[in-house]
Amino acid sequence: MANEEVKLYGAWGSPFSRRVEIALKLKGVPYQFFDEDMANKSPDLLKYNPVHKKVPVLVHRGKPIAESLVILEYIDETWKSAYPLLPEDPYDRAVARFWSRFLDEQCFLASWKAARSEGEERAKLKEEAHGHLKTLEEQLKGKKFFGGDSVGFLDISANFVAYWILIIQEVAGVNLFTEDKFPTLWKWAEEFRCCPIIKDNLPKKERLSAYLKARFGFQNASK
Ligand SMILES: N[C@@H](CCC(=O)N[C@@H](CS)C(=O)NCC(=O)O)C(=O)O
Repeated sequence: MANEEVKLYGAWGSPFSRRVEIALKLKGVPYQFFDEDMANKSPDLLKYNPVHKKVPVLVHRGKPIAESLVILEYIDETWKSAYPLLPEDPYDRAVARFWSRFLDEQCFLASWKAARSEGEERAKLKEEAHGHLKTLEEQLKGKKFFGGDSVGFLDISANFVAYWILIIQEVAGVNLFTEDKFPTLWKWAEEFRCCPIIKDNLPKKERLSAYLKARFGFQNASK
Protein backbone atom coordinates (compact mmCIF):
# COMPACT_ATOMS: atom_id res chain seq x y z
CA MET A 1 0.00 0.00 0.00
CA ALA A 2 1.19 3.52 -0.80
CA ASN A 3 2.62 5.72 1.91
CA GLU A 4 3.03 3.20 4.71
CA GLU A 5 5.09 5.84 6.51
CA VAL A 6 4.61 6.01 10.29
CA LYS A 7 5.33 9.28 12.08
CA LEU A 8 5.08 9.92 15.78
CA TYR A 9 4.74 13.43 17.18
CA GLY A 10 5.75 12.96 20.78
CA ALA A 11 7.90 14.25 23.59
CA TRP A 12 10.83 12.42 25.15
CA GLY A 13 9.61 12.99 28.73
CA SER A 14 5.93 12.15 28.20
CA PRO A 15 4.62 8.83 29.54
CA PHE A 16 1.78 8.99 27.00
CA SER A 17 4.19 9.41 24.14
CA ARG A 18 6.45 6.63 25.47
CA ARG A 19 3.48 4.25 25.53
CA VAL A 20 3.25 4.59 21.79
CA GLU A 21 6.97 4.16 21.25
CA ILE A 22 6.97 0.99 23.35
CA ALA A 23 4.03 -0.44 21.37
CA LEU A 24 5.64 0.36 18.01
CA LYS A 25 8.91 -1.18 19.11
CA LEU A 26 7.28 -4.32 20.53
CA LYS A 27 5.53 -4.71 17.16
CA GLY A 28 8.73 -3.99 15.24
CA VAL A 29 7.16 -1.09 13.30
CA PRO A 30 9.70 1.46 12.05
CA TYR A 31 8.71 5.07 12.65
CA GLN A 32 10.00 8.60 12.45
CA PHE A 33 9.97 10.48 15.76
CA PHE A 34 9.34 14.21 16.05
CA ASP A 35 10.28 15.44 19.50
CA GLU A 36 7.92 18.31 20.27
CA ASP A 37 8.83 21.26 22.46
CA MET A 38 5.80 21.66 24.76
CA ALA A 39 6.51 25.38 25.10
CA ASN A 40 6.58 25.86 21.34
CA LYS A 41 4.44 23.25 19.60
CA SER A 42 5.02 22.64 15.92
CA PRO A 43 2.46 23.69 13.28
CA ASP A 44 2.21 19.98 12.36
CA LEU A 45 1.21 18.97 15.90
CA LEU A 46 -1.41 21.73 16.05
CA LYS A 47 -2.71 20.69 12.65
CA TYR A 48 -2.87 17.00 13.53
CA ASN A 49 -4.35 17.40 17.01
CA PRO A 50 -6.37 20.63 16.87
CA VAL A 51 -8.76 19.49 19.61
CA HIS A 52 -6.31 18.77 22.44
CA LYS A 53 -3.04 20.14 21.00
CA LYS A 54 -1.21 17.38 22.86
CA VAL A 55 1.29 14.64 22.16
CA PRO A 56 1.27 11.86 21.17
CA VAL A 57 -0.12 11.91 17.66
CA LEU A 58 0.53 9.00 15.33
CA VAL A 59 0.37 9.73 11.62
CA HIS A 60 -0.06 6.62 9.49
CA ARG A 61 -0.61 6.77 5.74
CA GLY A 62 -0.88 10.53 6.17
CA LYS A 63 -3.79 10.27 8.64
CA PRO A 64 -3.47 11.42 12.27
CA ILE A 65 -4.65 9.55 15.38
CA ALA A 66 -4.53 11.24 18.80
CA GLU A 67 -4.84 10.00 22.40
CA SER A 68 -2.34 7.38 23.49
CA LEU A 69 -4.85 4.66 24.44
CA VAL A 70 -6.64 5.07 21.12
CA ILE A 71 -3.29 4.93 19.33
CA LEU A 72 -2.31 1.72 21.16
CA GLU A 73 -5.50 0.05 19.97
CA TYR A 74 -4.93 1.31 16.43
CA ILE A 75 -1.40 -0.09 16.45
CA ASP A 76 -2.63 -3.43 17.77
CA GLU A 77 -5.33 -3.68 15.08
CA THR A 78 -3.14 -2.47 12.24
CA TRP A 79 -0.09 -4.64 12.91
CA LYS A 80 -2.06 -7.64 14.14
CA SER A 81 0.30 -10.54 13.80
CA ALA A 82 3.34 -9.20 15.65
CA TYR A 83 3.22 -9.14 19.46
CA PRO A 84 -0.52 -8.81 20.33
CA LEU A 85 -1.10 -6.11 22.93
CA LEU A 86 -4.74 -6.69 23.88
CA PRO A 87 -6.04 -10.14 24.82
CA GLU A 88 -8.04 -12.01 22.19
CA ASP A 89 -11.18 -12.67 24.22
CA PRO A 90 -13.73 -9.79 23.96
CA TYR A 91 -14.42 -9.83 27.69
CA ASP A 92 -10.72 -9.72 28.56
CA ARG A 93 -10.27 -6.88 26.06
CA ALA A 94 -13.08 -4.93 27.70
CA VAL A 95 -11.51 -5.48 31.12
CA ALA A 96 -8.12 -4.22 29.87
CA ARG A 97 -9.79 -1.09 28.46
CA PHE A 98 -11.65 -0.52 31.71
CA TRP A 99 -8.42 -0.57 33.72
CA SER A 100 -6.51 1.57 31.26
CA ARG A 101 -9.17 4.26 31.71
CA PHE A 102 -8.99 3.84 35.46
CA LEU A 103 -5.26 4.43 35.22
CA ASP A 104 -5.62 7.68 33.32
CA GLU A 105 -8.79 9.08 34.82
CA GLN A 106 -8.21 8.12 38.46
CA CYS A 107 -4.71 6.97 39.24
CA PHE A 108 -2.67 9.34 37.08
CA LEU A 109 -4.83 12.33 37.85
CA ALA A 110 -4.84 11.93 41.63
CA SER A 111 -1.08 11.26 41.76
CA TRP A 112 -0.22 14.21 39.54
CA LYS A 113 -2.52 16.56 41.44
CA ALA A 114 -1.10 15.35 44.77
CA ALA A 115 2.41 16.09 43.54
CA ARG A 116 1.38 19.56 42.41
CA SER A 117 -0.55 20.61 45.50
CA GLU A 118 0.35 21.47 49.07
CA GLY A 119 -0.87 21.18 52.65
CA GLU A 120 -4.33 19.77 53.31
CA GLU A 121 -5.17 19.47 49.66
CA ARG A 122 -2.06 17.39 49.09
CA ALA A 123 -2.87 15.15 52.06
CA LYS A 124 -6.35 14.52 50.65
CA LEU A 125 -5.12 13.81 47.13
CA LYS A 126 -2.34 11.59 48.47
CA GLU A 127 -4.94 9.46 50.25
CA GLU A 128 -6.91 9.30 47.04
CA ALA A 129 -3.84 8.24 45.04
CA HIS A 130 -3.03 5.58 47.65
CA GLY A 131 -6.55 4.22 47.31
CA HIS A 132 -6.17 3.91 43.55
CA LEU A 133 -2.76 2.25 43.84
CA LYS A 134 -4.24 -0.20 46.35
CA THR A 135 -6.95 -1.06 43.81
CA LEU A 136 -4.25 -1.73 41.20
CA GLU A 137 -2.28 -3.80 43.71
CA GLU A 138 -5.35 -6.02 44.25
CA GLN A 139 -5.93 -6.28 40.51
CA LEU A 140 -2.40 -7.53 39.94
CA LYS A 141 -2.24 -10.19 42.66
CA GLY A 142 -1.28 -13.63 41.33
CA LYS A 143 0.01 -12.26 38.02
CA LYS A 144 3.48 -11.27 36.86
CA PHE A 145 2.12 -8.61 34.51
CA PHE A 146 -1.35 -7.13 34.13
CA GLY A 147 -1.33 -8.85 30.75
CA GLY A 148 -0.41 -12.26 32.27
CA ASP A 149 3.07 -13.66 31.64
CA SER A 150 4.22 -10.91 29.33
CA VAL A 151 3.86 -7.16 28.96
CA GLY A 152 0.57 -6.18 27.29
CA PHE A 153 -1.75 -3.22 26.68
CA LEU A 154 -2.44 -2.60 30.34
CA ASP A 155 1.19 -2.80 31.44
CA ILE A 156 2.13 -0.27 28.77
CA SER A 157 -0.78 1.92 29.86
CA ALA A 158 0.54 1.74 33.43
CA ASN A 159 4.04 2.94 32.49
CA PHE A 160 3.38 6.09 34.50
CA VAL A 161 3.06 3.99 37.68
CA ALA A 162 6.17 1.95 36.88
CA TYR A 163 8.49 4.89 36.37
CA TRP A 164 7.26 8.49 36.21
CA ILE A 165 5.48 8.44 39.55
CA LEU A 166 8.77 7.52 41.29
CA ILE A 167 10.58 10.50 39.85
CA ILE A 168 7.67 12.85 40.33
CA GLN A 169 7.30 11.91 44.00
CA GLU A 170 11.01 12.51 44.51
CA VAL A 171 11.07 15.97 42.93
CA ALA A 172 7.78 16.92 44.58
CA GLY A 173 8.73 15.54 48.01
CA VAL A 174 5.65 13.34 48.48
CA ASN A 175 5.36 9.59 49.09
CA LEU A 176 2.85 8.16 46.67
CA PHE A 177 4.18 4.78 45.54
CA THR A 178 6.39 2.91 48.01
CA GLU A 179 7.49 -0.71 48.29
CA ASP A 180 6.19 -1.17 51.83
CA LYS A 181 2.67 -0.02 50.96
CA PHE A 182 2.38 -1.68 47.56
CA PRO A 183 4.76 -4.68 47.40
CA THR A 184 3.03 -6.47 44.51
CA LEU A 185 2.81 -3.36 42.36
CA TRP A 186 6.40 -2.51 43.26
CA LYS A 187 7.63 -5.91 42.04
CA TRP A 188 5.62 -5.51 38.85
CA ALA A 189 7.17 -2.06 38.30
CA GLU A 190 10.67 -3.51 38.70
CA GLU A 191 9.93 -6.35 36.27
CA PHE A 192 8.37 -3.93 33.78
CA ARG A 193 11.33 -1.54 33.84
CA CYS A 194 13.74 -4.45 33.23
CA CYS A 195 12.01 -5.73 30.07
CA PRO A 196 14.37 -5.33 27.08
CA ILE A 197 12.35 -2.88 24.97
CA ILE A 198 10.91 -1.02 27.95
CA LYS A 199 14.21 -0.30 29.64
CA ASP A 200 15.52 1.44 26.53
CA ASN A 201 12.36 3.51 26.29
CA LEU A 202 12.35 5.27 29.62
CA PRO A 203 13.77 8.78 29.82
CA LYS A 204 16.95 9.15 31.85
CA LYS A 205 16.17 9.91 35.48
CA GLU A 206 18.43 12.97 35.83
CA ARG A 207 17.11 14.54 32.64
CA LEU A 208 13.48 13.91 33.60
CA SER A 209 13.98 15.28 37.14
CA ALA A 210 15.61 18.43 35.81
CA TYR A 211 12.85 18.88 33.22
CA LEU A 212 10.03 18.43 35.74
CA LYS A 213 11.63 20.88 38.16
CA ALA A 214 12.15 23.49 35.46
CA ARG A 215 8.75 23.11 33.79
CA PHE A 216 6.51 22.63 36.81
CA GLY A 217 8.55 24.36 39.51
CA PHE A 218 8.80 21.41 41.90
CA GLN A 219 10.74 22.39 44.99
CA ASN A 220 11.07 19.09 46.89
CA ALA A 221 10.00 21.03 49.96
CA SER A 222 7.13 19.19 51.64
CA LYS A 223 6.54 15.63 52.75
N1 LIG B 1 -4.93 11.73 27.30
C1 LIG B 1 -3.79 12.11 26.53
C2 LIG B 1 -2.81 12.86 27.40
C3 LIG B 1 -1.66 13.41 26.59
C4 LIG B 1 -0.90 14.50 27.35
O1 LIG B 1 -1.32 14.97 28.42
N2 LIG B 1 0.22 14.94 26.77
C5 LIG B 1 0.97 16.05 27.35
C6 LIG B 1 2.44 15.67 27.49
S1 LIG B 1 2.67 14.50 28.78
C7 LIG B 1 0.90 17.24 26.40
O2 LIG B 1 0.98 17.10 25.21
N3 LIG B 1 0.76 18.42 26.97
C8 LIG B 1 0.73 19.62 26.19
C9 LIG B 1 0.11 20.72 26.94
O3 LIG B 1 -0.33 20.48 28.05
O4 LIG B 1 0.05 21.82 26.40
C10 LIG B 1 -3.16 10.85 25.94
O5 LIG B 1 -3.32 9.77 26.51
O6 LIG B 1 -2.55 10.94 24.87
